[in-house]
Amino acid sequence: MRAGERLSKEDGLALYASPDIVGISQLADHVRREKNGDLVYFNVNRHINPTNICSNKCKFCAFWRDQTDEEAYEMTLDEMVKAAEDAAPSGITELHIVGGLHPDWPFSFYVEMMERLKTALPDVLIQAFTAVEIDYFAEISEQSSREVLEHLKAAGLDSLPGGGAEIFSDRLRRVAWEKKTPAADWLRIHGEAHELGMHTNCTMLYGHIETLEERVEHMIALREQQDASGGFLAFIPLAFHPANTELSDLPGTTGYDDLKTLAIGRLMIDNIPHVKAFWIMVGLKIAQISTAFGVDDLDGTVVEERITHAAGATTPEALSKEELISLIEETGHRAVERDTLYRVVGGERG
Ligand code: V47
Repeated sequence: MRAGERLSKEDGLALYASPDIVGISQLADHVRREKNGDLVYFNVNRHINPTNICSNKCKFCAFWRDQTDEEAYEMTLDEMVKAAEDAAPSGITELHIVGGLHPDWPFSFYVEMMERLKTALPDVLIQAFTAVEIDYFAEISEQSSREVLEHLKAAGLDSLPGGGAEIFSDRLRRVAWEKKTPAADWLRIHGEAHELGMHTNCTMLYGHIETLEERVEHMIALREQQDASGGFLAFIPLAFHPANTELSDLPGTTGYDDLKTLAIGRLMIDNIPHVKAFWIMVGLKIAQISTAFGVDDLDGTVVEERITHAAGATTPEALSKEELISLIEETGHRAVERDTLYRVVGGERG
């Protein structure tokens, strides 16, 4: 490993093999400071999960339900607009919308969802639909994924969230999420969104049955896509939560692994500007410490979160802007409110 050089797969594995967590933190902090100075970003957002009915039934997910299940739910467009409008007085700049693959909702429902939300809150950016949902909309509407993206963009979609990537390994896909969009399609859809001028995020679900080699390969695949299309804004490692999933016998991640993975993500992926610790998944304590491990973004206020909480998360579902700011400032970093595109909202603090 030489200063300033792009890390190889072997370098990534060597970092995972190293017990020198303080050394790794210092390396990641150095890179983070070069890219983002002493800023730590957060945003004021509202998550909406329109339905938990999903035909993919991934083994690692505790959120999905069958249509006939008592706990199945579907929000109406009116309910979604009301949820968004209710959050508006808190100053949200982003709606984050991800849901199950509903067997009956037509593509026109999603187009109308974008139109209704954009009309209700024209100044709020809509970050919605993982590449897996885009792929599904293409299937149900018999269009290409690019056409789906064009229609949704015209209706109000601003950006894609990073979910649904899981781990880009054929072995794991066969074992745990066989119906899910293959890696090449997930990457292609983000590339298409970038070509249409949208910025997107990317994730990696870790701490289940993947190998360390598969994690590092996943990071390299994201780095290569970024070389090709350039539109990823943030990399977000997602810590697996086992409760109520078909992998519930697994222990979940440790704080050591969470911090190491965030730092190695910062070191391996040299071309994505931000690394985000989603506090809902890693917990507030690890999220706070992660600002010394390459992380420059703690996500947002969230308000209501169903996917991780269905899988046993014990974090709150919402944080106030003031709570986020004081968590960040205690670490000596400057807290900066951003919008989805990392534009500073209301001026820098401190
Ligand atoms: O796609 C599902 C993951 C994702 C579990 O782009 C699980 O800014 C842990 O992608 N344990 C949805 N994770 C969340 C997501 C996200 C969150 C915050 C910010 C952004 C962003 C994206 O959650 C799913 C899946 O990969 N997931 N089940 C589970 N049991």
